[in-house]
Amino acid sequence: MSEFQALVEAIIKADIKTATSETQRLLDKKVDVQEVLDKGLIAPMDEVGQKFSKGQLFVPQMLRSAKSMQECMNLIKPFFKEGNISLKGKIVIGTVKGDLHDIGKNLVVMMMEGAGFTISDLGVDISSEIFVQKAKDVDADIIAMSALLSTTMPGMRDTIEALKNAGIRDKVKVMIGGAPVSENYAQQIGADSYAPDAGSAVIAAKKILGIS
Ligand code: B12
Repeated sequence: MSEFQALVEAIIKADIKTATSETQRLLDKKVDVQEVLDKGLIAPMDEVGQKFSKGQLFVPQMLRSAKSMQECMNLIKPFFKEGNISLKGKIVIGTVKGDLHDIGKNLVVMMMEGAGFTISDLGVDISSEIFVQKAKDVDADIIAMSALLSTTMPGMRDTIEALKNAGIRDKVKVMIGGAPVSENYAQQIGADSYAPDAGSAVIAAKKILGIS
C-alpha cells in the first residue's frame, strides 16, 4: 500500500480529521513535501474533479473534499516559502463587474489551489482595470473570469480589450466560465479557454499553460 493511500482516501471521503493527521504524520516523517502535495493532495483532488465533471459527485461533496485539502495545504504552506516545492502557475481570478455570484468561482479557486496553482482571488464585481492591474502586479499566467448574469458577460470582452491596451495580452492567457458562458462565447471574444465546471477548469488551465 502506498504511503499516501490513507491521505488520498481521506481527501476523497472528505474526512478532514484523518486528512490533516495523515498530512502531519507524513511531514513529521520528513517525507518529501512535493510528494505529499502531488501524490497525497493533488492526485485525489484531480480524481474528485473528474468525478464532479462526470456528475458522479455533487457540489456539497466536492466542497467538503476541497475544504479537507485546504486544511492540509495550511499545514504544508510554510514549506512553500522555503522554496522547496514548485507550484504550477499564477492565476488571477474574479467575478466580473456588476456580478455578485461567487459560489462557482470559489469552487474553481479551491480546485485550482488543490492542483497546485497560486491563486489571487479578487472576489466579485471586478472591473477590467482591476483584473489587468492585478495581473501586472503578480505577473500572472492566467486571468480567470466568472460571470453568472448574461448582462455582465461583456465584462469578459472588456478585460481582454484592456489587456490588449495594456500591451500584455500575449503574456496572459484568459480563461472564462459561469453558467451563461460557452465555448462559442469564448471564441467570439477571443478568450484562450472555457471550462464548464471546476474540475474541467483545472484540466483546461494546465492545457493552456502546456503542463501535465
Ligand atoms: C445563488 C444565486 C444567487 C445568489 C448569489 C450568492 C453568491 N454568493 O454567489 C444571490 C441571491 C446573491 C443572487 C443574486 C442575483 N441573481 Co442569482 N442565482 C443564483 C443561483 C440560484 C445559483 C448560482 C450558483 O451558485 N450555482 C452553483 C455553482 C456551483 O454553479 P456555477 O456558478 O455555474 O459555477 C460552475 C461553473 O459555471 C463553472 N464556473 C463558474 N465560474 C467559473 C469561472 C471560470 C474561469 C471557469 C473556468 C469556470 C467557472 O464552475 C463552477 C463549478 O463547477 C442561479 C440559478 C442557477 N441555478 O444557476 C441564479 C441566477 C444566476 N441568478 C440570476 C439573477 C437574475 C440574479 C439577480 C439579478 C436577481 C435579482 N433580481 O436580484 C441577482 C443579481 C445580483 C448580482 N448583481 O450579481 C439569474 C441569471 C439569469 C441570467 N442568465 O442572466 C439566475 C440564472 C437565476 C434565474 N434562473 O433567473 N443569485
